[in-house]
Amino acid sequence: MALQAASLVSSGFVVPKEAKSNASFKDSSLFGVSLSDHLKADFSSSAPRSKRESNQRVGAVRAQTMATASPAVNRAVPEGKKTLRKGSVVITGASSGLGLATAKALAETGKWHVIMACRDFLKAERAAKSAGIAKENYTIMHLDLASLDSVRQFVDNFRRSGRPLDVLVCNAAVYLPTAKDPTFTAEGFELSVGTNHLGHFLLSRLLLDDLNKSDYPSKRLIIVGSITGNTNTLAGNVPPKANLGDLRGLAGGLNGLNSSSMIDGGEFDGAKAYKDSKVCNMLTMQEFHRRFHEETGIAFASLYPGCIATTGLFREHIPLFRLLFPPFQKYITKGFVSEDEAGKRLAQVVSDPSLAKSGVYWSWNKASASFENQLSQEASDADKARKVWEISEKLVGLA
Ligand code: NDP
Ligand code: PMR
Repeated sequence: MALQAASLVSSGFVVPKEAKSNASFKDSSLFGVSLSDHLKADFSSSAPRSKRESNQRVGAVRAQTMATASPAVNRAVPEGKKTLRKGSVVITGASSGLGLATAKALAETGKWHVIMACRDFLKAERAAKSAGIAKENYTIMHLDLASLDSVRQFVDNFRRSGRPLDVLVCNAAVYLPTAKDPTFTAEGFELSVGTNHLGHFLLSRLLLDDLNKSDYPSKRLIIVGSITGNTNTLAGNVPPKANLGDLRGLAGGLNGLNSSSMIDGGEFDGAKAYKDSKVCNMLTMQEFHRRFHEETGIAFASLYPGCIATTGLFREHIPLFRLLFPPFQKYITKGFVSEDEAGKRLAQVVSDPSLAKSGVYWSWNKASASFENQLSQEASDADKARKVWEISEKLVGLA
């Protein structure tokens, strides 16, 4: 943690082996990469990147990296079957940051009713009010992703509410970079992976049926990912790097007793656990796409909304980090986005017809144009995605 904080102000890093062997990395001063090259590669240019780049990987998620000015084909929209009713979207963790900003952006259109799925009802109510979301445009429902019972209860409550489910956004997350020891969910899973991945895994598996029943023209399941889980980027090479290894810790239940609390079986590291959880989120989205897109027409997507350096995600970080992180992202990496802007981006993935394509990891360039981005090798590994899916099914009691 101290190392991480220090890493903000110093560049004393070792060039990671993987980065050296990665063709997109060039030797230079910081992590063996030229910052400016990566800034270009990671988020400055949307201008259709070269064919060379898009052909680099053949994976479930294509490296198309084209700004989406033209609408993608939405196979889920049979012509003439458009409904006029409001869309109904569940957003987890809508009580702050990206989730709240997205709820606001969608509610303001008047076309969406937002179900804010939050662990702290009062906080969510206050947040919705202070964001100025009109009463008729939102409902708050209790959901604690760190308890599988709570997830099941939420699904029951949601079904009883009689509302349709047109879009599900798995947004909530915790980040515990300063924790010395692991903490655990109600079922005894390490908290970051338990909340960010396993809670959402159960939620989205259970709600898939509900999405499938919706008559809305464009049904979507969105799982928020991040650049920091992708080791094909500069940000993803800041130690500790995401690495799921052979999944032995996950298979052992992440309980820290008879198994490691880390997915790869290693020593607990809160920052790594978060990044690993984001890799699981991105793998899960692709596995959903492979298993269910054809059959259901539901679009499955993930995204990196930009670096929203001001959110509550960093609440557990040391004060020095919280002080320096926003200006660092604004003026040095230029990866900073405001909560409002990030909310608009996620709202596009929820409702924009041009972002209806399934199996995509969306990103935005400096001009805020969306493009299909490329995931790291691990985050697009189909075999790993299947294994994570199968182990997760067992852990949450679905298999
Ligand atoms: P915030 O901390 O502002 O929002 C996280 C939300 O998750 C909060 O509403 C929080 O609730 C909720 N939450 C945490 N634990 C639980 C739980 N057990 N059950 C239900 N809800 C829970 O952070 P961000 O808005 O930044 O994060 C939103 C998403 O964006 C995350 O998936 C994150 O990984 C992703 N992201 C963020 C980036 C950034 O730069 N900030 C960059 C890339 C991705 P409460 O309000 O009660 O604490
Ligand atoms: Mg990172 C291209 C530059 C870039 C971008 C877009 C991010 C995003 N970061 C970049 C570069 C760097 N960061 C560099 C060069 C450093 C070393 C000085 C650095 C450090 C750093 C730290 C210590 N960055 C961080 C941390 C965190 O604790 C944040 C984190 O990993 O949270 C999981 C973080 C982030 N940097 C980002 C983004 C988006 C984050 C946090 C959000 C997330 O993934 O959810």
